[in-house]
Amino acid sequence: MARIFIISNRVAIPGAGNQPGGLEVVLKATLRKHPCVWLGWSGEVNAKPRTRTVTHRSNSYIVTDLKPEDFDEYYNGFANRVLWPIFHYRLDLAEFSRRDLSGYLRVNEHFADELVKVLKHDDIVWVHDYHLIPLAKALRARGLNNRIGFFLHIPLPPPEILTAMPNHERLIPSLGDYDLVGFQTDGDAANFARYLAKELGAPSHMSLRLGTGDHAMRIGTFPVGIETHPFTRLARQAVKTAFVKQVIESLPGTLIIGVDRLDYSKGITLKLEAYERFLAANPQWYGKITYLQITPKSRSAIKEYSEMESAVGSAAGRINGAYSEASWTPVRYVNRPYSRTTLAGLYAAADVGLVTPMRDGMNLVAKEYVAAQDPENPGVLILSRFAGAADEFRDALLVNPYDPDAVAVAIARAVAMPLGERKARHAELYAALLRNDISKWGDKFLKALNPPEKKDEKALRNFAPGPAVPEPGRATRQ
Ligand code: ADQ
Repeated sequence: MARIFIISNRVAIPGAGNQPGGLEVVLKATLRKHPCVWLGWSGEVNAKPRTRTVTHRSNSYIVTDLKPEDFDEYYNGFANRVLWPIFHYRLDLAEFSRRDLSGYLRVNEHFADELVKVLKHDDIVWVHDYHLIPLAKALRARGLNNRIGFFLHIPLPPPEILTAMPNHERLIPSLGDYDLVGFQTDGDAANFARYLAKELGAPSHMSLRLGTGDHAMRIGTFPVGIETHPFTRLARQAVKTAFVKQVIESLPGTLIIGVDRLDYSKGITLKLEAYERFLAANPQWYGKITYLQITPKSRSAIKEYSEMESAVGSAAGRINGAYSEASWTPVRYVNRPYSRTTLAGLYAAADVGLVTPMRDGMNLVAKEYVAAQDPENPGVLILSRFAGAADEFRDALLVNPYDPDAVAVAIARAVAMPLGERKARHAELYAALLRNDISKWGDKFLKALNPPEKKDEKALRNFAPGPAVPEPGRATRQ
């Protein structure tokens, strides 16, 4: 039987105490349903890298160490100082170096070497995220003919931004070695098609299937979701746990919750500023409202991240300094991860979910917040229009996160929203959640990657530039 190989930067081995992140959440259903092999970095840095395999139930986990220079150049360097900021529209934060790019390519070659040792000809390979864009190219160069798919969890910016990345013409066209390239939203997929049209002269009419051949690359949109019903059940139980009850009892009244990794794309400092403006304009809420911001640290070795850590800490301190009373703290800022159960309970207890990233592939926190609400007395979701989730969540209060005054007005509207409107909005949001439940996501992608019949291809909004994407400078028009 064909096995499914999942390849990603980090591997979440069950019970190994991994850092929280979206990838683990979205792959859970696929790992439960199919025998999978998950390969990636162990999280360890070693001068003499080791590769080892762990088996858990019907799945295997192959993890390999990185050399210190690989960690610097591939992970801290090209992936997180170039691709992450640029793909989140932050050209101003990108720090490009040729050395980092060669480290990035080297690690992709290393992953390809590890893979060819274990892959059989009919195995299906599913590569995840921006760390591994050139992996299919490296595998094809080793003679592999397997079905290989790629899913980008983060946004893809328009070609006007992407082409500012030095050496983009070496990297982005290498996506043409995948059979299927999947995105979170139609906007991301359209940006990719526009890039191909502008840079490679490929036709940009996305609804047209062009070209045939074994490796005609196709584009699809596969929005990630969560396990909706199980999360709703978890929240119902979690709200009764001792810890969550203790938090609820300690609150003076209304609760606003924000849950974000400490990352500049999540817009945490502007969110605090919006809350500060809400407080300044609404003194009737003094002593009656709390904003709980839960923010586990991430990528602390990178300068922008450690700078942001202190910026967020001082914004929270500034607001508390200006507005606190001996009996009231307007902001509770918590710098640690919580279990999913505790998070679910806290979402359920919160009257407002404040999710305002500057740019986000999808944003699962918005989805978890909606799933956790009691339909008879639901809270209100305030959501950035620049999160992928905004495409599906038209009934959230959609805001521009760059405009703290507008976000402050949305907070005031949310905390005063009548029950009837809250229920109507929540019903629409919950229906949207079910439409893209994660239990179907992996299968949708895998079916599109390995279609049992030709007619399935109609389901894709697809585009194929031909058997292989031409090298830059040798663009062909079809
Ligand atoms: P992330 O940037 O990690 O994911 P997100 O989609 O919000 O962002 O997922 C974060 C996950 O981590 C959520 O499931 C959340 O519950 C969990 N989490 C956050 N803070 C936590 C805490 N303090 N304790 C415990 N758990 C916590 C990337 C992309 C997103 C995309 C996902 C999935 O950046 O845009 O939605 O992948 O594709």
